[in-house]
Amino acid sequence: MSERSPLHNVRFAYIPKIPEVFSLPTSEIQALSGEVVEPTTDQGSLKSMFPHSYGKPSVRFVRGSAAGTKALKLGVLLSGGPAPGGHNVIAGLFDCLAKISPESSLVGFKGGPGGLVDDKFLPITAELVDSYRNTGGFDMVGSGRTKIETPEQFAQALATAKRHGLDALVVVGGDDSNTNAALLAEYFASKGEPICVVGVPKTIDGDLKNDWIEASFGFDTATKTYSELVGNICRDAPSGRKYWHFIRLMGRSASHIALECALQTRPNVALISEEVEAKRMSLAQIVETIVASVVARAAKGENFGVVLIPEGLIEFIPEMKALIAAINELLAKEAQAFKALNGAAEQGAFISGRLPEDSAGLFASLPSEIRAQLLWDRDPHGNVQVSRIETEKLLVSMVRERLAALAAAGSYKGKFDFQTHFMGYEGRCAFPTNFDADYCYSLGFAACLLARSGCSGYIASIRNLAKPAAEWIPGGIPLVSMMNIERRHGADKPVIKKALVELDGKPFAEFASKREAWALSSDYRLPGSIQYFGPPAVTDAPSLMLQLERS
Ligand code: FBP
Repeated sequence: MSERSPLHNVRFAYIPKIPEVFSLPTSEIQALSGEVVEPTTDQGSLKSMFPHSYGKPSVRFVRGSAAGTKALKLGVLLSGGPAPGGHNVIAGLFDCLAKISPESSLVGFKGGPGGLVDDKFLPITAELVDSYRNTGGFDMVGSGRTKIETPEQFAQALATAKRHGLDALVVVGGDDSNTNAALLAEYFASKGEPICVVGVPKTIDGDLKNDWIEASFGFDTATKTYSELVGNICRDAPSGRKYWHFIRLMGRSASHIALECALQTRPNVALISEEVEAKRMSLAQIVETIVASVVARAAKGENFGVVLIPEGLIEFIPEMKALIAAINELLAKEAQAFKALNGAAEQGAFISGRLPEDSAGLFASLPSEIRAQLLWDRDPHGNVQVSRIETEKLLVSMVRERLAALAAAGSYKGKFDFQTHFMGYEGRCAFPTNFDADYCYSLGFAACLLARSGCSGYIASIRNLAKPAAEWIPGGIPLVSMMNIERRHGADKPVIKKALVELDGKPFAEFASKREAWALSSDYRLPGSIQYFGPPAVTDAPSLMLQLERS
């Protein structure tokens, strides 16, 4: 990058705040074992699938005598979508390694898990780390979504790790990537190789969490970025008084991002996919929820408003879920025939003719762009790419139709004009907030200490995150304890369970208790932009969800 902005330069000098124990010499930091953490379900199957990794204790870093000061060689890879703070994970790893021994070294595998398999790497030097500290992006080493699944890929990954003489490999990723980390750890152990694999919880989606992992990194910055933009739109709506804004927010499955942005900005409507699924709401019912707010506000002369739509919604509407599952199956079974077809129309007809009756009817009723988007390639983990499905446009067209019918019947006299937005990629590489800069640095530091302690198959955990960093509790838990068995591609697979929005949790309860008032009100909340300097209440406050969950 040739010319850096003033903020870019100033952020290099930021010193992340760390848990108190991390300010000790590493020779005085001990990994203290706690209770054995078991998975909540499928214990028997997981035990037999992970004989070397199952039944290990949690670990907490405390003052004590350490495992040693032997120089370590670590490898790191970034996996999946970028999330703000990834570079600070690497900085934390690097600094911890240097503290353990100046002879230690770190290599980065380029482009994610694929870089490990193909042995594409770069040495991580002090100069390199210094030019990325406290900045967003994953571009220091790159990222990718390659899934390590074939026996050849596992063998190649091991060969790479051995070729580099690694003591440990650190995998920074979401649920799928950390599932891969657990499988790699088990594989290395089954081959008698003493190479640790340690995970770090990343994803802006916020769906990799539990009692030990209070948040995945990147969620804080991404939601603050989107909330600023949503808040700005919330101010534009009553200023211009002419548009309903339909805003789709990233989050492949869970609606944590939409919920946090709703709490931050108080929009007129915010859809929560998990509620849609629990109430088995149809597309028509969802449209009715939006229409109710449009009609009520029009009666007050307010023909404007803001609707938040989680990206993953489409897969949570029971009828759409069945349709997507049927399409997935057909795309898997008829892959070759499908590939040979020419263009969206032919592909649509091919799929339509093979769908079960209910799904075929629904498919035919969708706008042609949405039909085409539903047929686009799946990601390497078999997921439909919801970031490419324009649900906000689908909802706008259905709301318009419904309002036209109500107007014809004389029960709606408003004017409906709209703007659609998608906010996703805008938030994934922002300069990390102070929270994410601090949290990621500590995660990297903890991952390095787990590696030093031989904790293979663990994920770094930092708890007590709603408190100041000095009071954070660093440690780790076995990845297997976060797994369950799910049916994937027609087979039972061990996977890390996604943490969806809990409908009996405090953040949702807070939202549910206020949303009726928000539907009518134009008294939006305006969070403003991320601040890096100023009073801690402005610069360091974690997400509202984290505050509610941990209060
Ligand atoms: P991760 O789960 O890898 O963190 O990625 C999440 C995400 O940002 C989703 O919110 C979004 O649907 C997806 O990535 C988009 O992926 P891609 O970068 O492949 O378009």
